Amino acid sequence: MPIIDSIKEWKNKRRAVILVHNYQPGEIQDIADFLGDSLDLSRRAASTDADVIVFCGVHFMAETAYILSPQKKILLPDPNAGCPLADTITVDQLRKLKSENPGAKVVCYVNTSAAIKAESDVCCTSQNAVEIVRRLGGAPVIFIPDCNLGDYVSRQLGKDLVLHPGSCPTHDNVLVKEVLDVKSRYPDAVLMAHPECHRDVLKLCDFVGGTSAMLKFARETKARTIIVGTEKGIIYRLKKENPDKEFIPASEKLVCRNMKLVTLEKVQNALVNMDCEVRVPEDIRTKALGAIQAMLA
Ligand code: CIZ
Repeated sequence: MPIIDSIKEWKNKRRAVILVHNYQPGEIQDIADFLGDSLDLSRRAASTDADVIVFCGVHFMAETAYILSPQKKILLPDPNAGCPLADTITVDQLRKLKSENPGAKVVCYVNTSAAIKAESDVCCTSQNAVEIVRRLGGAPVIFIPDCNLGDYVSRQLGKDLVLHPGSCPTHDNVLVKEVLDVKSRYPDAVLMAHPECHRDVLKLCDFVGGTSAMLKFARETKARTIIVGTEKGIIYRLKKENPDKEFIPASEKLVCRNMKLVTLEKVQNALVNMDCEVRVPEDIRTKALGAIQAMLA
């Protein structure tokens, strides 16, 4: 039986849904029940009545789904799919930052472990980071772990934030000279990029936003050629949704190795064997849920 049919059969047998992040390979996007960013997918995970969720993404995303829906079985098809950005901060480092900045609110990007979320006041995604920090008014804010996103939020709001020197190696490695080179080859193109890129790259952009915002910008812009400053997996979806437009990666290095670990075979194995479950200890889960609920409020 072709693997796609087998996945469908096992999905029905397990009463499962397949949630797929925008950065996943094209063949995984094609089997998605829902495709989106981590916030969209966590909301889907919480609202579905399926018993099992196959989360095609990286570990912190599956953890976030579990934090919101502990009664469901959350499967991560490749348990090694981690996030180097999330790994840049430990609980001890965060506690030290908190003790050095008494009274500051901690805003953690969704790309963090459950243990870090449990130590934070409110979570955010690239979709809502500016809004979440704005909501905190004049209170001092520790923003972790991505210093590029933190710097972007700080510049948008004209507010100093306490930052941690973490970054996403995929986005942080994009160089201004590479982007200028692509721009010079496509002089009529517009440039959109993720706020996890360095500020010098963001300064060259026509649009800055998370993946959902970029998908919307691409649909709405009148430009026919769009240079894409985020993980290349999204270009598959961009092309499918905008067949009359051309999408060019801002850098050939925009590939997240972890996002590419998921394969059709691993999705099938996850459904058959159900042995790649992601769970979070209950004391950490309830505290982390507080930070996520504060974001969703
Ligand atoms: O929030 C997400 O899903 C991430 C990590 C990126 C984005 O902008 O969608």
